[in-house]
Amino acid sequence: MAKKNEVASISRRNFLAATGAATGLGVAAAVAPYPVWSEAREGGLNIHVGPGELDEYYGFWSGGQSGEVRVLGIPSMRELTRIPVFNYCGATGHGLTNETKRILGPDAPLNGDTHHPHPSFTDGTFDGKYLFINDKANTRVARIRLDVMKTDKIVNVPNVQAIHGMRPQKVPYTKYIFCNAEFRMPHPNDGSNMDDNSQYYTMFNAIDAESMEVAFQVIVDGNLDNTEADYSGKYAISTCYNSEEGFTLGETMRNERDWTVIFNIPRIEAAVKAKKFTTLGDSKVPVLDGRKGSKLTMYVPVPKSPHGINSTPDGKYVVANGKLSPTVTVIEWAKVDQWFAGKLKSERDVVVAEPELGLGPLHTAYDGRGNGYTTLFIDSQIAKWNIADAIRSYNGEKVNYIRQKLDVQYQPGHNHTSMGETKEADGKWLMVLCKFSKDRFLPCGPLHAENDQLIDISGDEMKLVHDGPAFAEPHDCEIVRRDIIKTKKIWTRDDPYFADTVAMAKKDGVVLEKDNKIIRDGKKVRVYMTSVAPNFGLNEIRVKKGDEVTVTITNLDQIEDVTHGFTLVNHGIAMEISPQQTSSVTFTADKPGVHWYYCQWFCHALHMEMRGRLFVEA
Ligand code: K7E
Ligand code: CUA
Repeated sequence: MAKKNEVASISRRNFLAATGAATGLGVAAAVAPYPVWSEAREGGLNIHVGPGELDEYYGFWSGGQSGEVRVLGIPSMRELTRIPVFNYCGATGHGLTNETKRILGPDAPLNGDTHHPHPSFTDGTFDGKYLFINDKANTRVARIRLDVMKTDKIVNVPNVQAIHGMRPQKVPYTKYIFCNAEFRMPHPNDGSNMDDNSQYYTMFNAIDAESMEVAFQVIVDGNLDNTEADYSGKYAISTCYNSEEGFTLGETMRNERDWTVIFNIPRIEAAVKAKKFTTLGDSKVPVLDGRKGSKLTMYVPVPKSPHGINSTPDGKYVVANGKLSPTVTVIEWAKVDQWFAGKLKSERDVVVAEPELGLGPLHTAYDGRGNGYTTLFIDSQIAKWNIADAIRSYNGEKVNYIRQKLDVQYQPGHNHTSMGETKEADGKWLMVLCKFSKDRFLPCGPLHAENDQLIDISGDEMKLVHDGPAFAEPHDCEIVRRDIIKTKKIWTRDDPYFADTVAMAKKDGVVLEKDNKIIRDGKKVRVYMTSVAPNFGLNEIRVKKGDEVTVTITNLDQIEDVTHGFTLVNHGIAMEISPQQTSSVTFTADKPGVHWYYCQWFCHALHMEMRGRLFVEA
């Protein structure tokens, strides 16, 4: 212990020295490697990550209705960064800069309702390349590059409304992102047939993970809630809480059983290849019919309004969580193979267990030791249960499959184990995302934080070790081993993130790495400048009232952590320019007079002096 602290304190001094040099004088300094979290504590895991120490896992949190993604260190639960996705970000200029506007597309709404962040896979485990996230509010899916932690592509999914459940294909690699459109809608949705329920349907969607274009859509009966991929690469499976195809709450709750629908991906791909599809409206996306009786799908009846759906890390089973039934339904993938091969009579023959766990089961996570951890929304508990024993019990043996129930505070939705959505589930941590926090934190008015609770599951008993408040309903998170994520320290000049801006500068004959130039092109003015702490390349910009001005700045600093910014006073303009990055923003100079611009990122002892004037002539 003493030895470890010594290492930590030495490294902290190095760190402070390095920071001091960078912020004070702009001199490069080598940063010593930080001590990392490692040790176990008696009777469980150590959650204390000391100053200067690094966490063992990255946590990727949905930002819920904020439309962003948050990155936390686990087990400390320190918030490391926020990644703007569907939202406007005043710090980075996401939603305002030309680079991010190209990603968001024209007239993009700047709100989102994110639920499901999921990293890309290779061979059944995370590969650290991308993180994907849905936007239920505006029917979109975004991709984040994990090397720079920036959103790099967004796709609007056509012909459907409200992308909710979303999972990447796990095997052999993430070729597709599977995502559910939750709400049934009339087709065509042009006002011609709004009341005729027989014209309503929704679709399951697959997005090509590289091009981020929709690869195909499959029409289903009922609606679609959550989705999951298997570990063979053959199947995706979605829950349906509205087999009744009702519009009101009462209607959707009528049936004792709804279903999960399984999509046979090789068969769907073959149908697309054989051109056995239609298209809808202006969209060119292949649309296939997967309603009951189709060879592309299988409908497995499960009780009642199922919600979460989670594959076990051994690749054998998938568990549908009952929500309005106290049970979860365990489906065996090998039996699904048999059903599609015509070897089983009933769809229910793929069910191998239906353990009763408690009230309101929503989502299940795994420890890699054969146990499931299911959130019980109504009971405010986590039920730990053994999968093999649940199967034995279903087969008539007298065994108790419940291992433990732990109270959580309060009303949990998703839960996630460390690496638990991969074949490398390591059974150390369980994160439980509770919807209500009531008395757990200092009160902050009527809108309460969520409560993300960290539970040590390394031993036989679950132990609650940390409460973490989170703003605006995260829904879901992922816990990823830190060695999988490899980030860049500074940008490289040929990064595709700003390649279009670089190409535009080239057309203007500008060398971004050295030129400070103003180019007039009719009523358009393009301003190119560099930044090196504590200077902008231009201290004066002269334009005329009504000009459309594009300011493009290239940060020539090469020191890690020396980010500059560009804020134009009284114009609502601000953007991030990190080391070796090029950022640009376009605005109309509609106010005659002098307007100061300044660097809003503390970069140097003379950071306050890093500023200039925009002269707008009347
Ligand atoms: Cu259960 Cu949108 Cu994944 Cu919320 S969803 S809890
Ligand atoms: Cu550059 Cu502050």
